[in-house]
Amino acid sequence: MRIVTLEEHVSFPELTSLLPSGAVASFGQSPAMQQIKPKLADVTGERLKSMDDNGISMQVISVDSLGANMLTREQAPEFSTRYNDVIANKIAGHPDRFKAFALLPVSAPLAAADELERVVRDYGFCGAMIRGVTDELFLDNPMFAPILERAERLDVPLYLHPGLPPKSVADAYYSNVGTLPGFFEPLACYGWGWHSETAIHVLRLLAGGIFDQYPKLKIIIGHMGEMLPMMMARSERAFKPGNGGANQRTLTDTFKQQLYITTSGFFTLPPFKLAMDTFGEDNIMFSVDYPFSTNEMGIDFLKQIDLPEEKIRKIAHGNADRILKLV
Ligand code: GRE
Ligand code: ZN
Repeated sequence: MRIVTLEEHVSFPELTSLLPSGAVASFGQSPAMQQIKPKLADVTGERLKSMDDNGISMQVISVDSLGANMLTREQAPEFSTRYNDVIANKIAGHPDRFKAFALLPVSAPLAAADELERVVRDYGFCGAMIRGVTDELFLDNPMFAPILERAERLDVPLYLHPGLPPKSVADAYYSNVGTLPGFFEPLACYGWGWHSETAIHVLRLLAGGIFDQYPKLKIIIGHMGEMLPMMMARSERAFKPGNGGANQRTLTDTFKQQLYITTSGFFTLPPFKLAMDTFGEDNIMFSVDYPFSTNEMGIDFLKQIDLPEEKIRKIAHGNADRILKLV
């Protein structure tokens, strides 16, 4: 079966080394993260072999760009352009195995919109991945309108990935915990905080009326819906149109029409069942989160899903093929 994965990361040292040192030093210093670095830097070596070994037809790659958010709006556009050019160059020899989400200079929204248009037009990129907040602002802030407008016009999705919390949030929520200094990371990032932050990001877009303002805009989030499936019925009531938010449609209608979730990093059946019961088979797309998770974990999970083949096909590739226009 054709299998497409959408939250698969790269990070190239020749570009990361251009970032200001403070931007990356605070994250990912654990031994486990250090081991992952060579896997992030590789595209056509071990990564492609692992795809072959696990029957993965195509990866849509994206930059693991935690530090890139910290560039100034003067520096960010050139950095993104260089990065996207390098990505395009590295995947050019394997057009049927690799596609990409662009890195955008989000702090310079007009330049970001233009860069999105350039890489979609010139390189066939599938959209862009945006990491968390930029200058402590979520995408419902009017300054980011050019990016949302352009993504809608180009008919390419924006993938909202978690990012590092602002310092004030980190201080209030994630400091003074655990016995090791680095323990901040599991709590603030991949063990909890990231996922609630991305859910908040989507709920801000809903309550800000952004989905209504850009009714053709498609948003993708990973990690089995970033806790939203669990909260769906309760949030549905809280965000009812007329309750004080700017949204004209219900949460469920809006999400079914404009929000897609991937399975990245989630490989057990209970949250998947919840996602099927809430988002449903047309809004769920298989992904791994390579190399932070392994392709083996992803494929073992995919094999466990007990659904008719036609539904598995939608999740494994059909929805991605349609939304990212891969075929
Ligand atoms: C992720 O993409 O989910 C990720 C990172 C960095 C560390 C862990 C992790 O980007 O899961
Ligand atoms: Zn990820």
